Amino acid sequence: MSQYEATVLVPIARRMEAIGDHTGAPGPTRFERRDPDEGGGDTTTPGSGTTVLTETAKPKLKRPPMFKVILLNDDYTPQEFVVHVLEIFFGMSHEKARQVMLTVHMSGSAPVGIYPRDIAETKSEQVNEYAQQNKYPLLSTVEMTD
Ligand code: TYC
Repeated sequence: MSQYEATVLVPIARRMEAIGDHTGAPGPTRFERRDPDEGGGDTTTPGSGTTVLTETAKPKLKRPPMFKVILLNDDYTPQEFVVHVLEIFFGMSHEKARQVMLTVHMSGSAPVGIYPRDIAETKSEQVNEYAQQNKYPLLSTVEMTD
């Protein structure tokens, strides 16, 4: 090891940290140092004086943004059909489904579930298709959470 280890290595490592890995991908961050007395030579061949440091980066995992499935009231879909939809697509107990159905009935709309975007959209489409197949105008929509 040369006498430059402390003075050369630390600034380069800091600069690499500042540049960062913005992909969000977990995995090791690779820091390389070329010996100051090496000139502009090869940095990868073993034995060339190159020091490769690896440091395990903290995985930067963000929680996915969440989306609400909103159920809309209408004047024609039977209450029991709405209760059934809430049970089968949103896993609610009969009592819970009845409460939520009444909230939608009274207020015009209400959130019935919160999921990552793809799941919210799929559930909403499934509910709308199921209602259509049964000749009811029941509709749901998807909204981003605040
Ligand atoms: N308003 C409907 C009725 O009285 C019941 C209903 C409730 C419909 C909730 C849709 O999302 C809904 N038959």
